[in-house]
Amino acid sequence: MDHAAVAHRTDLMTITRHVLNEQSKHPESRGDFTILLSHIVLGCKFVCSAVNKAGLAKLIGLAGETNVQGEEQKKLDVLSNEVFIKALISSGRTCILVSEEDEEASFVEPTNRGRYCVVFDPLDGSSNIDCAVAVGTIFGIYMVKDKDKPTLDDVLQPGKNLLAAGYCLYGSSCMLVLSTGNGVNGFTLDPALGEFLLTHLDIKIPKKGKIYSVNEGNAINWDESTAKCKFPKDGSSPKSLRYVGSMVADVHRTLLYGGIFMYPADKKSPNGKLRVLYEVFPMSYLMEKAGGQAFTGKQRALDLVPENIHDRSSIFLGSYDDIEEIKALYAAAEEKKP
Ligand code: AHM
Ligand code: MG
Repeated sequence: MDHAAVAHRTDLMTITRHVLNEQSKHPESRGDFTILLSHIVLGCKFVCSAVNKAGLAKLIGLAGETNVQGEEQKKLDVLSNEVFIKALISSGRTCILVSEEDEEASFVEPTNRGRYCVVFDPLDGSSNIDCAVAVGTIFGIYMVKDKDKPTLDDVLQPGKNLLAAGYCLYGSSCMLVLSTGNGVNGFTLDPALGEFLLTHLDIKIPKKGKIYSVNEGNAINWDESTAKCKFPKDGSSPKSLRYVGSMVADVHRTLLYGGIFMYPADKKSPNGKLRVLYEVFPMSYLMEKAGGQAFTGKQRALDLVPENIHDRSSIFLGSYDDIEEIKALYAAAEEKKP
């Protein structure tokens, strides 16, 4: 075996080491981001372990069921949320937290406060847990304007202002995909080491893909442009349908294999289903950083300015050329309007 191969196997690039390397390129960096990230990683490891044991809940009384002492246990999404909130506050680096699980944003006490605002969905796709299908965590990070006077406007910012975003997929392996503004990297959890190791350097989404991913059951309510999205414009062979129903899993596949993921607006849901701040924005940010695009049906997704923390938006994201075609469909429909 040559040296390069040995080095490849023994020089372990953990996520912390990778982020430290990236941050050291900014002379003003004080290590705060690295500390924040290590607390996010801790939350992900907790959720990964809890999700892996979810099927045993009935037997040994884990989250979501009554345990052997007869105590009611917390549901996994509620438990995951509490773990993330506590980990983020105890990092001492956060200021405002917005979680899908909480109606209101949490403002961190001044004594524990830092400069970062974190928007997140601790356990996305949770309806898939009971059948052991992949779920995930999604997060985005903004910087507060004035740490001493945080306001909701610090999180009601367009997605293009994100400093970083990522997701963790609890699938056949546990993968954390992250962008701190410069490319997208994927880290796989080595369960023996308990560390996320760099396995997917500088992920680029294929320019065009052969897969489309959507809840086809809603087709009856779609507009004409949405209905045409799955048909390649050049008449090439049909795209294949893949839909897990967990955004993290569907977006992860789209990122690696190419194609489109969409949750469109329709007659029944004029703003689609997915939440702007902690679902649409982080995924759109990662797509763009990987060379893809994210479009709402009207505009670039990252230009949206949310009015409320739980706002929703329709979303089409994926390979650059595929989204170009979708943009053209919508532009043509707009032109036809009287
Ligand atoms: P959740 O946050 O309540 O889990 O809902 C979000 C999930 C996404 O993961 C997924 O893309 C979508 O809902 C699936 O919705 P549907 O069941 O309507 O296809
Ligand atoms: Mg969700």
